[in-house]
Amino acid sequence: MMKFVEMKIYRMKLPLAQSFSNSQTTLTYRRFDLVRLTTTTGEVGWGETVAFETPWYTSETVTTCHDALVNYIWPLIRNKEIADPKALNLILNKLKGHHMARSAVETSFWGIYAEKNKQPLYRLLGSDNAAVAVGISLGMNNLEDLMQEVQAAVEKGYTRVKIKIKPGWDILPVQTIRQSYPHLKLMVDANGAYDLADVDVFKALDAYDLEMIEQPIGDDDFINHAKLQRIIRTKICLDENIHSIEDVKVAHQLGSARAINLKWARVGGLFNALEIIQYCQKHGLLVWCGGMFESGVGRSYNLALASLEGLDFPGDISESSRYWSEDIVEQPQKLVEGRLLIPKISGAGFNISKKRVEKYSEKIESFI
Ligand code: OSB
Ligand code: MG
Repeated sequence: MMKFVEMKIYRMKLPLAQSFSNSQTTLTYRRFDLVRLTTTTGEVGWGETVAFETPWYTSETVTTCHDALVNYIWPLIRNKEIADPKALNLILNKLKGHHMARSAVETSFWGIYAEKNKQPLYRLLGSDNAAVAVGISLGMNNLEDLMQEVQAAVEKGYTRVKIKIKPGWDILPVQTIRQSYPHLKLMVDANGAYDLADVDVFKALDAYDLEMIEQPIGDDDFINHAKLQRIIRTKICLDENIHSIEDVKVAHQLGSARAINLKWARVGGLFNALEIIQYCQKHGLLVWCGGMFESGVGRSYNLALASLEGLDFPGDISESSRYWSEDIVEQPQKLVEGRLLIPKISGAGFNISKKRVEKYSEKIESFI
């Protein structure tokens, strides 16, 4: 049994090493809340809220996460006896939505729980694979720079490349990359920028042997994704559509997708993510680990998830230096022969750099 006695929130602003554009927005820095939970027996866990400052990806934002953490989540969990992640999730289920806010707390707790069990988190989740093959998600850029980025990614050893597309920027970059890299595991992500009237674009993309097309159509549209999936051969992968296992079931039953981009933050935590993995594997849906431009904290949880058996499709988990010139963990993930190595230490798999957290925090609050 454990009890939380304090929740600290560090409002962070981390500059990105390079800017990143997709069909919806351009990011040059990351603002988020770093959450530090302390138990009565002195264990400490760290998590982060991965929502963006504006609701371009999900309705949650940095501000709604902070509001939910302070006003709804902390009052639900403070001084409660909590045995394990399942018990915590039962409590958090009283809250509707706010998946990114709750999963900051939920992942922190998994770190504490793993520490208590004297195990690395990836082992606790059932994995014995500490070396995870990963991919890279490249933002929109002019063709020349994009080709250089693809080349650099391949040379570095990334085993799968994803590029961002939008109407007017789709067939040309795919065709150009394919000419130089006929066997590269390549895919595209539209972040919902198209609709079914654009079917000809997808018919054309169908010829390039893509691994999948991620979120071609708008956020909640299961019906039109199903219609499109019946027309094209390439797998459709859903990202923004998937907030819960119920969404995965709908996608599967309607035939809206054959792959799921799984992000623990979007589905409310690792516990829910594990359920989704089980469902996908049982029903023949390809499931793989997505990313949210997390700091080393969030990406440690991605890595633990991505190390699980059956998640061998390379995730959107690049090495730290691809995102940050300075990360806030003491073990910034580094690519070794196309793999990221999970530190074999008990707990969540990282130690926080207090110095860099202080350097990049705009505000620190304590709740008891
Ligand atoms: O659509 O998968 C996405 C980043 C932020 C928000 C949404 C997405 C992405 C990425 C990059 O594609 C993933 C990463 O490298 O962290
Ligand atoms: Mg996506």
